[in-house]
Amino acid sequence: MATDKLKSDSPKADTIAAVATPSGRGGVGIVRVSGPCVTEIAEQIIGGLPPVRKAVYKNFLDQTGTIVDQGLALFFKAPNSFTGEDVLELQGHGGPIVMDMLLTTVLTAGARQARPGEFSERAFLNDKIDLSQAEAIADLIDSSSQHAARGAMRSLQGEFSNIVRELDNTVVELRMYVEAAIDFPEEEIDFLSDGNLAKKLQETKNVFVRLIQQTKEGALLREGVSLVLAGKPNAGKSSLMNQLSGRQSSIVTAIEGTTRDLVNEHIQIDGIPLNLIDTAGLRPATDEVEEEGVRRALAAVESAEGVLLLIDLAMGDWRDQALSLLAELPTLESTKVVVVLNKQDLVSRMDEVSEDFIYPVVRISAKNGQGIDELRSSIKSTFGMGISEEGVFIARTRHLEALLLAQQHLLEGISQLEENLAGDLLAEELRLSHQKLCEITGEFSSDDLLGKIFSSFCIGK
Ligand SMILES: Nc1nc2c(ncn2[C@@H]2O[C@H](COP(=O)(O)OP(=O)(O)O)[C@@H](O)[C@H]2O)c(=O)[nH]1
Ligand SMILES: [Mg+2]
Repeated sequence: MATDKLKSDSPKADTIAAVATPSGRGGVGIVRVSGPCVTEIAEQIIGGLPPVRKAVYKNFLDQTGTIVDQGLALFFKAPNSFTGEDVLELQGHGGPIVMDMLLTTVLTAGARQARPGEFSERAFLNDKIDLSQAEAIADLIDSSSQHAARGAMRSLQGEFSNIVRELDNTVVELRMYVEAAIDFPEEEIDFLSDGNLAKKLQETKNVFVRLIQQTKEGALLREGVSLVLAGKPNAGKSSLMNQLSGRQSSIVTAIEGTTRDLVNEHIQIDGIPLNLIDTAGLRPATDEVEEEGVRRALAAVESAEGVLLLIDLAMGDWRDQALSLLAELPTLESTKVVVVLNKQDLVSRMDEVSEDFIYPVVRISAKNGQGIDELRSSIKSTFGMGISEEGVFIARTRHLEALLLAQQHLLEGISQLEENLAGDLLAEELRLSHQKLCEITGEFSSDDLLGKIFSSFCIGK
């Protein structure tokens, strides 16, 4: 079977170097070097390789013998390093100019500037980590909440890859079973119809369903749950946006139609990352700009994971308002909704009867902050899903798409078996399913995909 695996045909690696610490001033700054010329570079700059994995204090010398900086040198011998190659770390002082001078010294000594993510890419190509683990490194660095960081760490340790690989093993075993059956034509039909195979296929399907659910949550953990504030003009959407984000990000006025653009804020509630999106109030637009604003608001609702439906309690019966708003919105089949009754400060508390509704209902005042904590809990329980539980790993949309396609091939295979007892077609679908699963861990990844993934990393990682 042909694979696109890059590993076998990659050219012999050259030596790369980059500043691995963030730019700016800091106590320590690290230049990291990886590749076959590490020994020569160490000789030129620090007079020779330090003992393996032992920090030594050295002067870092440039080509003229001038001391550029002094600090710790660390050597990791191939293959026992992050990249799987010889790696040298020079830990100097964390100033932008001194780091730049040290990097230039290393480049002059025979290295080339690393591209973003190139160290991780080498780790992948040298089988130190698989693709989803490499992605988890970037996700750990970029994580915007503690939950995301923990999830990234679990993926980095291989939890996600292991589950995918286990599922893949099952798919491969099933395919071998089916192919063995095809090889004995006189018994093929018995093999295929004895119920055993159907049962195993069913079990595999169930594993897919569970893993896809977990992966969806993992992707939300990475990307954040998008939560749209929708409602009539002046319901208090922008005021609520500012309350939740703690910033004056949206303009609040008593003039209807103030907000037109979508306004985004990243916030977190107990570690759950949320992308709040403030929108234009829904009403027949009075001009072209507002019309576009309303169109964008509806599009935002359509693609959101969740909607906070803002209702002005001073504008009459909230149920009528909520139902008529819901009728205006795109269908919310898989979108979760919390109904937020705003301007509680303007109405007497006496009218608080039972608030049974198709969605959770919370009363607040976006003006004085009343009820905001209750709203946060409601958002957390409605939109948090499994994210707040232990054991979630981080995932990407790429993983989810591959899993969905792999599942689709399995389902297609199952129906080939059920409807036609077509063993050969089932085997082919299982092969395609296996291929999709391998894309997740990178065993079947094209150069294009790898380039796209690693180029989004930071330099020095
Ligand atoms: N009394 C009261 N006024 C509010 C409350 N929330 C918003 N407002 C006012 O309602 C008007 C519209 O608010 P805004 O947040 O711009 O609403 P939006 O059009 O939905 O974004 C402003 O004058 C706000 O000060 C509230 O809880 N109580
Ligand atoms: Mg507004």
